[in-house]
Amino acid sequence: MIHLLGAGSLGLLWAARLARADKPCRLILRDAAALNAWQTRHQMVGLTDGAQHYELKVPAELATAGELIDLLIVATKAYSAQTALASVAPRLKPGAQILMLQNGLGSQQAARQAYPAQRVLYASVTDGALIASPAQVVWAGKGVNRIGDPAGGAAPSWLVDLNAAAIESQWEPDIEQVLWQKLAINCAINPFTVLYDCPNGEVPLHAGAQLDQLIPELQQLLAVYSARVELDQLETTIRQVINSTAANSSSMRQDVHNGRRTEIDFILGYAVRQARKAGLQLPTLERLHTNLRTRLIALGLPPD
Ligand code: KPL
Repeated sequence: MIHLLGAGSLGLLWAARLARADKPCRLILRDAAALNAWQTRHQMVGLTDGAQHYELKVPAELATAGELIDLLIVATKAYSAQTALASVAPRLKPGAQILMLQNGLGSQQAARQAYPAQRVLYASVTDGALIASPAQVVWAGKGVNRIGDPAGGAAPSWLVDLNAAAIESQWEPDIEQVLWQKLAINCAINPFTVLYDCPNGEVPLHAGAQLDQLIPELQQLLAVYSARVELDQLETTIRQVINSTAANSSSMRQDVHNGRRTEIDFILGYAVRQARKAGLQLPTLERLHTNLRTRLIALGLPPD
């Protein structure tokens, strides 16, 4: 049995695909009101996958339900992950596996520290999903899940179940490196999309020299925490992501448009803190972080 924590777009996308493939899973909802609403909808979730639509039954429960948990998939926003995990902590079996799907970095390491008796795995997720109406999820962009254990070890057997449920998953021997690279890409795109309120493809146009100055700073950061990458290689990767997602609104811009808290603290905030810790001077990154915080405050959103 797979337990899924978080019923946002990603949580519902995972739950619906597991249910469609007849893989036993249960959704853990945050409070009695959410559970009531779920039951009123007869525990059904709608999945739009291309031209096809599915209505699927996904049982739900509260964090305080009795059954012990073997495998927990945490699909909350990064800033909610610790509180959500703590709510189910008494139900985690020793040796249980926890898979963290969060954006950015920081929430995954916090989970590893807090749950030493469990195996905490990290995932880099590139699927795109959106909630069209309550309990209706649209699989907007097909991506890949790269999953790994920062402590090493073999791939878990349930990877096969994920793939059988069209949750395309690959085992990643160096998941931290993958997540650091993704963090660098997010630092180079997401803040500009909020500051200039633009789709990803317009970032180079608006950011101009700031982007050119930022990329070598991100390269320095990666050299300390991940792996040495050549500057032109990093530049090419970032520009490829910008081009291949040109029409998209970044996750941060979507959050801002929806009046939701952003994951700034797990993207730019984490990068800035780690840079300072390593004694790196990265003025463009620092300025971008400050400017973004100022903009979020002006928009009435939390600056972290
Ligand atoms: O991951 C992304 C995000 O929006 O957070 C990018 C790569 C910027 C694609 O939109």
